This record gives sequence, C-alpha cells and structure tokens, in this order.
Amino acid sequence: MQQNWKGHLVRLGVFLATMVSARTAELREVAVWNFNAPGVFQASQGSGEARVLGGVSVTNLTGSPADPLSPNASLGLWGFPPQGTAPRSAGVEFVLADAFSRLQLSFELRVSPTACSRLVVLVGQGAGDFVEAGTLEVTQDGVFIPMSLDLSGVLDPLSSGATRIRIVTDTRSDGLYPTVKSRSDGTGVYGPSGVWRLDRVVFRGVVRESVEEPIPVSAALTADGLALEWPDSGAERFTLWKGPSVSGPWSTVGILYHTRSLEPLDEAMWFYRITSP
Ligand SMILES: [Ca+2]
Repeated sequence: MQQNWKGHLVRLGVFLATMVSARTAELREVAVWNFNAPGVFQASQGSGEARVLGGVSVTNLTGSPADPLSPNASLGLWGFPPQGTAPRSAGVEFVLADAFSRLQLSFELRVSPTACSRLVVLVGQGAGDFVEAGTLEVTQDGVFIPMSLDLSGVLDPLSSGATRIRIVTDTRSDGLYPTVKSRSDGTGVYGPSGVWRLDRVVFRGVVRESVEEPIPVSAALTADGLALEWPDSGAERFTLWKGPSVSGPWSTVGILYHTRSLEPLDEAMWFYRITSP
C-alpha cells in the first residue's frame, strides 16, 4: 500500500512539472523598467514604481546590450554599506500595484570589481514581513549578466493590494559582502563605492483576482498520511499551499487536478490552504 502511494506521487510529480512549464510560457509582462529616461522611476511599460533603499546614491550609466532601445541607459547604484554592516538593506525596491498568483523576475545586472556580487530578492505583501524568494550570485564583473528568479513560491495566496520586490545586497556566511575578484592574499576588495548597474527589470505574472471565495478544506487521518479534501468548485485545477502558521509564509505544494491530496505525516505542524486555480 505504501509503495503504491509513493509510486502515485512520483507520477503526479512528473505530470505537474510538465504543466507548470507549459503555464510559464503564458505569463505576460506586467511591468518593465528600462531606465532609459534619467531620473524616472516609473515603469517604462506597465505600471509600477521603483525606489532606492539603504541610502545608496543613484547615477545614470550606459545600459545593457539586451535593451534594444536608443538611447539606452541603466540605473547606477553606489554608496553601499561599509563591509560587514547593514546586510539585506541596500539596493532597490519595485512596487507593483497588484497581487499575483504567479510572478517571475528577470533583470540584467553589472557589478563593478569592488561591488557586492551576492544579492537577495525579498518579497513583501500587505502588512507582513518581507520573505526571501532566493539569492543570486554574479559570476563575472564588468559585463551585464542576465539574472532571473521565480517568485511564485513565496506569494501569499490570500494577499491583496500591492506587491513589493526588493533586490538588495547580501552577505556571505561570515557576514562580509563578497566581491567577484579577490586579492592575491585572499582578502576581499569590496568597497562601498562599488557600482551596480540594473537594466531591463521585467516582471511577468498572473494578477490575482481581487475577490476570492474561500474554499473549505477538511482533513482526515488515513493509513497513508493526511488526506486533504475540498469540494469541487467547478474549477479545473487547484493550488495547494503549506505554511508553518496562519500568517505564513506560504509555499506551494503543487497544482492539483483532483479534489483530494495526501500529505505525509511528520513532526511539524502545518497549515494548508487551497486556492483556485
Ligand atoms: Ca536601458
């Protein structure tokens, strides 16, 4: 019985991966910043606004070759925190007016030899704290590097209103800002005057409907685990979310095409939510 259940999960996982990939191609651009107009922080396509964080200064620099427009500029940031101070506070924030059921970020980033080469992407929704969506490393300085991150897994399924996305400097495990290059003696060459250039910041996603009817979920213990059931609301698919508390942070368990899901039992207490689709 246990093996049959595991086999079922494996097949389901492959099926879901295929479907998620197919849906990714459908995501439309919701906001784009090309920074070609100096001093303008509104999105150049779609709607949204950017602002700098952590006291960094702004300058207008040459844009990425990935931006086909002319003139082509980028958002230059410098004046970052001194080595070992104020982690995850300096960079830029993008505010999108809507809440999203799926959201992907892509951008071009060029770091100077003394700039921090590790960044973290944070997502804020409503009054809650910012949640880490992931960290990224820039592997080469002096050229624009394409970066991308899927933010869907940290989106709150019950959020409404604006979504805030922060791209800020992150430290290594020793608390120091890393650089692309190191001195021959092994020490870092990080300096607060190092420069980030951002260009072609693109958000693709699906706007969450402003009104959602709650979907009741019932749970029952079975020999195979925790059976979650919810009524068929007429939708073709549902997204199952899992979180350590009622206030989240929520992460997606999967997109399901059935009204029943089996979850393994473990020591932790989990809260579940279902959204449609
Ligand atoms: Ca540009």
